[in-house]
Amino acid sequence: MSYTDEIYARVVEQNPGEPEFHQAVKEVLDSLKLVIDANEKEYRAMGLLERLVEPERIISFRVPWVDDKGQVQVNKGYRVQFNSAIGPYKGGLRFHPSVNQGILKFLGFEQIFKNSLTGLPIGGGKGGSNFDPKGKSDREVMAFCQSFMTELSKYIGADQDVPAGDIGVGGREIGFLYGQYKRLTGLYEGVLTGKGLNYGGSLVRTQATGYGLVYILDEMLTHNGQSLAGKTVVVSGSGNVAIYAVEKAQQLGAKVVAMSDSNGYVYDPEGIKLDLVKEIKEVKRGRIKEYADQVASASYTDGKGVWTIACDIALPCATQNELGLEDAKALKANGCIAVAEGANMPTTREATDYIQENGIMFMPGKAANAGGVATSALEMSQNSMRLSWSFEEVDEKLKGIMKDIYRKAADAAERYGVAGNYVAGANIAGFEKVVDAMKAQGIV
Ligand code: NDP
Ligand code: 2IT
Repeated sequence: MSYTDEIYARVVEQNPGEPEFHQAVKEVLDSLKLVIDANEKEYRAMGLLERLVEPERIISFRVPWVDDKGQVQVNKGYRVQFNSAIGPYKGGLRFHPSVNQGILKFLGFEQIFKNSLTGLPIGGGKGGSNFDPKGKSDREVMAFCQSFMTELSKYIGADQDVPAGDIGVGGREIGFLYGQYKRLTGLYEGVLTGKGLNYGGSLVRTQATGYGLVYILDEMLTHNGQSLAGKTVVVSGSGNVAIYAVEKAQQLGAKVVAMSDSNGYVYDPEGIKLDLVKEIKEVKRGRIKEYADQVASASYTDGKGVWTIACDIALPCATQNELGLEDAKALKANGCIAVAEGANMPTTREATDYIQENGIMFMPGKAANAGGVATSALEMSQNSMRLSWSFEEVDEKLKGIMKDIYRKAADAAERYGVAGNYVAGANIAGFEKVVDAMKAQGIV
């Protein structure tokens, strides 16, 4: 058995009940086969892959809090500190009822390679809770965040581990978490990113993941003789990543005709009115259905069918495994030419293979959504220097980083004889930097 197959079998055996983690590891190992085979003896001797797939540390804790009725609630809290070879652990916190250790291990594992691709000094981590912020009052969210941080604060720090947002964690939650960290430790430091602008946040961080997604999409289209202007785009989700992907796509001349949430999707052939989506989602914390109640040209459909809408470009920006084989076939049948992942692992393995085999350009999340964490690293730099850059300065840096990630993924794919396979290219390029740092630092 090859070294990579052996490690995959070991991961499945030793991490039962964690299918998303197995899936993420398999995709990376499959891409790395060529690189690993060429150095198999050396890598085996140093237990490289055994170390790479095992988190440095997982912290798991109880999060008790009191709801508005006076009832005590208890949630599970986690932080997966996966790999610190190239910098302090960095990665978001997810608050969603589906969160468990396996989901956070998949996300933390992906984060290692994504963070490496940004070229900035950040290791890989992820955390979160099975807490569901939906329908909770601001006071309940604050009570939960304060309890969560009371435990988490023991394990994080500006030079140690720097969490940020993800699903269910936005500006409101980061504010409550930051306040409690400061209260407990007495430190006013850059321990979280995605902070508000008047207490250490960076301009562009809110927009960064969505904007970065469209910057790298544009780069991929241009290198393949296409352009974004005039294209019809479908975006899934209507959260942070989706909203700012739509904003940038519209600015660059594309027409976005659909968005979704976990209940269903809206189709607006005249083009999504983003101000209304922002009002519904960012201000009222409502449902995407309300869009169709207010816009005559729009229709709402319950369920998952957003990928049946005809488009040139599909941007999955909601959650893992939301785009399956049947969806990929529908996209192909409707003439879709490109898919770029705003979410983490939104495309199943079968769908990814189908898309790549059928000549649709495909940019994987590790590369495509790295603009968020890259801008978080820029926030860390600004915090360390105790100054803040202008919107234009941060946006220019973000553009440069996304172009550089495109080039790294494209070059690595070409070097290994799989030109145009950005999945392989991103995994290989991300891996190369991490592995060099791990080799240099000995057996730790
Ligand atoms: P938000 O919480 O702001 O929005 C999430 C969106 O996805 C909502 O519209 C939500 O709908 C939908 N969604 C969530 N879970 C499901 C589900 N199980 N089925 C269908 N729809 C679902 O999160 P973000 O926009 O921040 O995150 C979206 C994705 O992007 C995630 O995969 C995240 O890991 C990834 N990402 C985020 C980054 C960031 O900077 N925020 C950076 C890089 C990647 P509903 O409201 O109904 O739950
Ligand atoms: O998946 C991700 O890259 C994020 N949720 C952002 C992480 C960060 O530290 O900004």
